[in-house]
Amino acid sequence: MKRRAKLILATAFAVALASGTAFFALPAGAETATFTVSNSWSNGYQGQVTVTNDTSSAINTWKVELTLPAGTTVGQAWNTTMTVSGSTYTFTPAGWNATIAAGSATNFGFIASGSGRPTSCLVNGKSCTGTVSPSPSASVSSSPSPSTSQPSSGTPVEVNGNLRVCGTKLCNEHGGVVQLKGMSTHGLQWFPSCYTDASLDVLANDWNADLLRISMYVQEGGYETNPSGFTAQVNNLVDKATARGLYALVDFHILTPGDPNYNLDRAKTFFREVSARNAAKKNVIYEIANEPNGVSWAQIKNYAEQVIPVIRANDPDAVVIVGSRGWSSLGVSEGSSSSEIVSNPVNASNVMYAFHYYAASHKDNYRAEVERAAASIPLFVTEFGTVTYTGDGAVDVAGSNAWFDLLDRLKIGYANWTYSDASEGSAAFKPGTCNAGAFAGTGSLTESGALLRNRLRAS
Ligand code: IDC
Repeated sequence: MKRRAKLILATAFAVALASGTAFFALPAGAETATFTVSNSWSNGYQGQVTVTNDTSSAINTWKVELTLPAGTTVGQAWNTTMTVSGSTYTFTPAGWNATIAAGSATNFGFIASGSGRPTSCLVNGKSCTGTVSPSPSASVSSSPSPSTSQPSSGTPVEVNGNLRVCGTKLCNEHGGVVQLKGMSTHGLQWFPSCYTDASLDVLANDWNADLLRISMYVQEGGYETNPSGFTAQVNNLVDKATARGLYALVDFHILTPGDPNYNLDRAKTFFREVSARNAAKKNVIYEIANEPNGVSWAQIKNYAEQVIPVIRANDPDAVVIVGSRGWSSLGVSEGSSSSEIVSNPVNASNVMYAFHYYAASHKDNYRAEVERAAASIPLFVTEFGTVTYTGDGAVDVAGSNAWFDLLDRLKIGYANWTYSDASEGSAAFKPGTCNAGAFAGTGSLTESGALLRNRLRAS
């Protein structure tokens, strides 16, 4: 197998958990800025600054100025607009978070290269006096140190190894940002003959995919009808992905009903079993709720905070992806937005949020929301189609390319619906392909399949 240098950006940051340390605080009755180190590693750290309005009236804007010692620089920041002058970094609102109500707070984050902590801090021009911790955070966890060498060829998993969330991105075990690209199965209950050794060889070696999303419906004849049978089928596909060096995204495909809590007990059982069996593998990512709908973000978050500990008990550092409100539209399809997640994120580390789109249905307003959200929270497009949200209809080539450009620019991974021969426009193969076993090359592809195969082979 050739390939895979494509997944690497040279950015050398990797993350080891460290406890937070508050550095600056002003007395009550003022705007305050609190600096916390949320992650640190040998040659850098992730900082978070919380700006609190401790006055009795709203403030319309804010400005935080941090001075860093020689040898430490900030390359990336989110939830803020950053400007640099010499060793002073000025952080102002990102746009939507300028106003802070009385007694409320907002926060922003950044990645520092170098271990020096800020030597001075101003908030709205006034000194952030208070305690200034002189030294780097003391309690770095025992996570393995990132290796500096990364294989330049091999399978996606050989090149990238263990994944972890780094700031708003996904990183490989060498500290580089990774954008994983691949395909989603259709419902396993309907298309088992599409996921064979032959079809997955083609996905790995002919399509050059990085990722197989394993979509296990819960209703509609799925998991609820035969829990042990579907668990075994998912595990079998995890093994097939592993054998080919692909990442395996295990999708608990709730859809109707849209409240994931309806399936909470099933989710706990399923993820307990799958995470216990696969804990030692580097390539398994857990997507715990495909498309919540008709349910509030608070209820989704509640579900996530009950399911994630079940996974963590077996596999403490696996990446977990949480579905978002409105069919994983970041809330947009139900008249909301990503702000409800940004202001109330899931209380767990190594978590990303799912965004789904169908190119012929979801246009500029959805792209704008993804761009806005990606500045603050880690996103993964765990499902998208080139057609309408029905899964059928004509391929929207222009819309699909607009999405690819955005996702590539933001380094957001994606999985296409579907690697199947369903009689619908979103399927990659023509009907009858799976039973015939004719997966390789271009002869069996639909227009959508050809678009995706070209895209994955080219990147
Ligand atoms: C669709 C399938 C279709 C099936 C239907 C109901 O393509 O064959 O009959 O589900 O199960 C989603 C869902 C995904 C949908 C897909 C297309 O995650 O299950 O698959 N879609 O409608 N969200 C937006 C679109």
